[in-house]
Amino acid sequence: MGKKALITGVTGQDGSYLSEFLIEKGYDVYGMIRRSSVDFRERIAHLESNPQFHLVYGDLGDAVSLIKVMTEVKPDEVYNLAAQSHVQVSFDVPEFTADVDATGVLRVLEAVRIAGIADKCHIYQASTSELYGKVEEVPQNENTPFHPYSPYAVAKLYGYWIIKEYREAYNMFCCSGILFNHESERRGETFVTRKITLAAARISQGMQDKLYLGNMDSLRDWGYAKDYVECMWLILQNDKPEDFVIATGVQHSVREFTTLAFHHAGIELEWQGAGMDEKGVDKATGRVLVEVSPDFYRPTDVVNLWGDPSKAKRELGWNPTKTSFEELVKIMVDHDMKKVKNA
Ligand code: NAP
Ligand code: F7E
Repeated sequence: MGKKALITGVTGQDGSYLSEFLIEKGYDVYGMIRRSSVDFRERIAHLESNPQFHLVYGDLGDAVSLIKVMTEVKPDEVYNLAAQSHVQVSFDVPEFTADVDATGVLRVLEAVRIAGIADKCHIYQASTSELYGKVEEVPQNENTPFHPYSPYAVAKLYGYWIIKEYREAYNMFCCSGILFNHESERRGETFVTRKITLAAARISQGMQDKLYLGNMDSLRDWGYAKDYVECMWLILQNDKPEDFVIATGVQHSVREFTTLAFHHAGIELEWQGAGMDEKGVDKATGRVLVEVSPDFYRPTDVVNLWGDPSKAKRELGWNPTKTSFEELVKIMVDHDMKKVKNA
């Protein structure tokens, strides 16, 4: 019998890649979904007929459903990826974000205990570089102090600490992966990278006039989601339960991402002006293609994320630079150029 893994957040970017990765490793994957008025689950539709892939209903806001799932499935490994994961949205729905991203983690841990599998089940918690928030050190590692700077980050900080608490109080094998931004052709369309690659593809094919962005000076350590799910698994195969920073160790600005994405779509941008008046102009035509909009600024923004993945490299043997920043942008733009063409 192969191992059984339960993935919450299976319909998300990471959940879909992790499912593929674990199926390949011979696992039986149980993906937890919540009821939606739309039945088509785009990111996992190709897995739904795989005999190693099973869907179960549950919700991180509903302890009863989690207890039922844990009791029936009795997973060897739980990957808690479910969350309200959009930082800007967390300012609009702070209570829901806290319920799912903070208390939801507690519900998962208690469900594992109530199901009587706490002594054998390994648990991965999707933690985040947003914990460093208003950063106190650059680059950030496992010992860098946290300074969460959004309702999302504050909720995720609770998740981080409750995982640590259950590890020490009940000797459970539960760990946090402190993952820096990771993107892909499956990234949600309102996160900045995907918003840019889709816009570059649409603008280059005459389907959109302009792209409006917020803070283009913001710096991120962007990796490829497909590479990062391997690390989630490695963390749970480690001899001892520990937390790890997962990042590439390379930092770029939103402006640099935009320039490169448009370049891959066949447009060379030139930047003119500053602050709210900054514009991205097509060098060939003089047309303004990118503008700044206050709508995409946050009440507090995290602007200097840069991870140090030394521990993951050393102790898990993980390669943080498998897919470079340049390759990542190209993968996303190539995908979106085709998507727009076939739309
Ligand atoms: P995502 O694409 O937004 O997926 C989030 C998933 O959570 C979806 O499957 C969503 O289901 C599910 N979900 C939301 N609320 C739920 C609830 N109440 N009960 C059950 N499921 C719920 O996020 P992602 O990018 O794959 O990220 C995965 C995890 O890693 C998240 O916890 C995120 O906060 C964290 N993280 C992400 C990054 C990153 O750069 N991607 C970095 C660090 C940490 P529906 O499809 O039904 O909405
Ligand atoms: O913003 C700036 C924005 O929304 C990145 C989540 O997966 O990673 C993600 O959170 C930066 C911010 O991701 C726009 O102000 C400028 O500084 O793509 P994002 P995020 O907030 O970093 C972390 C690690 C997670 O844990 C989260 O779950 O880009 N920015 N202009 C913009 N951002 C957006 N969304 N849209 C803009 O127009």
